[in-house]
Amino acid sequence: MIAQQEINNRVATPPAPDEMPTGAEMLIQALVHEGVDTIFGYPGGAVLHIYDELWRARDRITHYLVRHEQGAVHMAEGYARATGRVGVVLVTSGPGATNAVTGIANAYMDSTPIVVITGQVPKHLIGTDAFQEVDTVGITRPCVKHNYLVREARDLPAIVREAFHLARSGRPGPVVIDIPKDVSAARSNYSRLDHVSFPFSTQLAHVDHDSAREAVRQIVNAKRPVLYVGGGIVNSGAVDSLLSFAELLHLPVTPTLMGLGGFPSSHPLCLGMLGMHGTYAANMAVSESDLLVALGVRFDDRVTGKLATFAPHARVIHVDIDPANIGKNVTPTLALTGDVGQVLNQFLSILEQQSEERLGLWWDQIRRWQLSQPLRFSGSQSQIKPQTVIRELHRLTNGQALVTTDVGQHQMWVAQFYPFIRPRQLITSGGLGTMGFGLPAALGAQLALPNQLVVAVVGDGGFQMTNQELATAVQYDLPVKVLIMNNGYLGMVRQWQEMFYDRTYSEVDISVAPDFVKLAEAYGAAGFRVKRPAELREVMEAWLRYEGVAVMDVVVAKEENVFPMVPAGADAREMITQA
Ligand SMILES: Cc1ncc(C[n+]2csc(CCOP(=O)(O)OP(=O)(O)O)c2C)c(N)n1
Repeated sequence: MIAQQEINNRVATPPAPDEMPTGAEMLIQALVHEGVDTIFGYPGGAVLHIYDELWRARDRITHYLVRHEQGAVHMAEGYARATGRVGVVLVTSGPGATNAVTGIANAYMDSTPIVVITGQVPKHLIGTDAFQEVDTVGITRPCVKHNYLVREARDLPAIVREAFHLARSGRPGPVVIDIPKDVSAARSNYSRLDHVSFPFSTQLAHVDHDSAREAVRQIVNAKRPVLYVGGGIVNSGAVDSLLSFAELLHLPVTPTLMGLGGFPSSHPLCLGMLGMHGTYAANMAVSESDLLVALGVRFDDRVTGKLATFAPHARVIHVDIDPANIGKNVTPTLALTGDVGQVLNQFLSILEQQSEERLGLWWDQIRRWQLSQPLRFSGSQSQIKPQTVIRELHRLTNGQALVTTDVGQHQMWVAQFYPFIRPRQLITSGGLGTMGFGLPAALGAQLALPNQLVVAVVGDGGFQMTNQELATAVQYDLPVKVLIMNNGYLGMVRQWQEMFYDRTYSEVDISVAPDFVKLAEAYGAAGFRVKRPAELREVMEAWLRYEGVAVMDVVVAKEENVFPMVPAGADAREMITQA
């Protein structure tokens, strides 16, 4: 209860109007209150009041000046995915906001908690096609968890609080706060943050005991069960519960691209990734399974292929925190809406100790698939094979590097040949498939984890979409290691053209490219190049040893393909295992 004396004081002494805080001040206060100490951004006219205030708060919040707003959002995503904290971005109106949209959509697809603050033209100019005006709320509506157009400065503390809660709660995702310039300038009575009302429940949805019991009964009785696990395992922090549950029942586990590291790839129960470029054994196991237990996944088309023939013999138990994911692509026989870690703990509490001897016939079959079609590739004395590069990277980093990637063939080779052993060890663009994600995401991760070796494995195509962020890396001394898998092509597109368009290589030759060593040096980073297999190890060692930002241009076999491959929209059993 507020003491009567305090109420009297508040009523008696309202601050003089010019002593009231501005919207910009309230924003910064609210961010500090949320524990924000890092912002990625790029200034402009509509956010000048905020930047002015940010300068005064620079002992509490460090702003990282990027070279393109897309980079700022990917850095915030890298920061968020490396730590589980909310990443924060500040950009200006108009082109600042539109440049950020790719990152916002990327965060939405990959359930990454970020808050993006955008400047907007003053309220009285909204709708007049004013200079640098875009409808940010309209443009971002389909790819955010929520967005706000702030109309009154006094609303800012509550909006910031709500935005952070929404970004990190349930299925995490991006939230946009659009602030007109006059709102950041306006003075208003400050509502103290500890008095901001908070209408949201912080309770997680709870799965009822009967459903959990039924799920456990079905799992224990299944003859050919498979656990299909995704990014929800990582977001929920459910890694240990998953490991206990799988080990207790001796269950085969196949992670999605976003789930890699959510279950140790080196574990004997792990079948490797499933889906388009997943392992033969994982895809066959799902195809032949009688019970698919889908944990924190969304049945992406890159996983399911042709829906009509996906896991055709299986009942499906789907556990997900987001009700919108349940039944979206595949109708489960049993749906449990809740936090996957909590649900797994419920399963564990229901289970009695099981013997390790379970599922002998099923495991015999799985081991036969693994032996008949392991991940493989042919070596070469004259050309560097991309798969070898990733194996060597794994060896020289003792499997401990945090790896980010762009999108394309190199991304799939990382997923196949770098066995991730811990959650948040791979940060990649899964849902949107955004070329140019790797380098800025690596910078965000490096900033969050200064003592961690961070390697960005990028394509020669994707790297050229955001390579200007090398300047950001050098400016802030973020010693990331960039590995360019240089095949002179938009490799993944070329592979599809080779396999499905009669080798018509339409507009995929990017051999006219900068000298990546000189480019790195021009930015003040170190540049390395390797062309011959015999030199790979030595150059890679020197690149990894280099203490600052280092780029290694690895010239690889130009027309190597990623296998296995389930053609888009095909049945997983139509998998092409080798050329
Ligand atoms: C922004 C964007 N544009 C286009 C694509 C379509 N696309 C997917 S993979 C790919 C080729 C990528 O080439 P590169 O970066 O050189 O990597 P590689 O496949 O050769 O490893 C393209 C163009 C995309 N994913 N993202």
